[in-house]
Amino acid sequence: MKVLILTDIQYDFLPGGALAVPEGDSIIPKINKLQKYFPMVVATQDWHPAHHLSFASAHPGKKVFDTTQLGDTEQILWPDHCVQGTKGAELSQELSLNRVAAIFRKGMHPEIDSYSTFHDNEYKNSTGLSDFLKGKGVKEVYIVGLAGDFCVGFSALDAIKEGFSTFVIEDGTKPIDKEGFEQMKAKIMKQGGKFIQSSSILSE
Ligand code: VGL
Ligand code: ZN
Repeated sequence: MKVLILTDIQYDFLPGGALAVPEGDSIIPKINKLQKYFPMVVATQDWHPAHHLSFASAHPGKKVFDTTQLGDTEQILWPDHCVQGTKGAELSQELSLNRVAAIFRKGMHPEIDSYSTFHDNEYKNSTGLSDFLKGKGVKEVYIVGLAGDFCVGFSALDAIKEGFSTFVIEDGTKPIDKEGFEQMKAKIMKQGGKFIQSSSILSE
């Protein structure tokens, strides 16, 4: 059993959004086409309370993309994004949700960030996604969405740790930073994750 995970396809990560991923919108038509090749599809949503500690605005004197220590993690400070209940936090209306069985939210703890859709960055809380997938008999996880060098990448690393065969559909994701994505890709492949193109699935 395989699952397709649609990661954080939210207005704030799309062109015009608070933390826009370059060309982030270009992957949506492909992701919509991919869905019917999977018996299960789930989506994720970055879902921060206002004044979240991952926001630069919560740290007087700090600028966006500065870093600070949060717990054991060196935290990148982001623009305010994906605040609960705002338009920027909504999943794109271009994204087909008809086959999405469940939406897993993350980043809700006011003081801990969460890139992975499985665990927060401090490994204190899980989203329940791993148990959900295991309960459904999922063995293979395919990941698409935003951003390739953060939520997609960290989710792939956690999926591997959780014992899933893990695939990132490379043309189904876009990074914030291309170089950061190459480093993330190397890390994922070293742990046994695979990178594939959507064409290999669409031609099945
Ligand atoms: C993300 C930075 C901050 C992501 C979320 O979804 O990749 N990146 N919060
Ligand atoms: Zn976030």
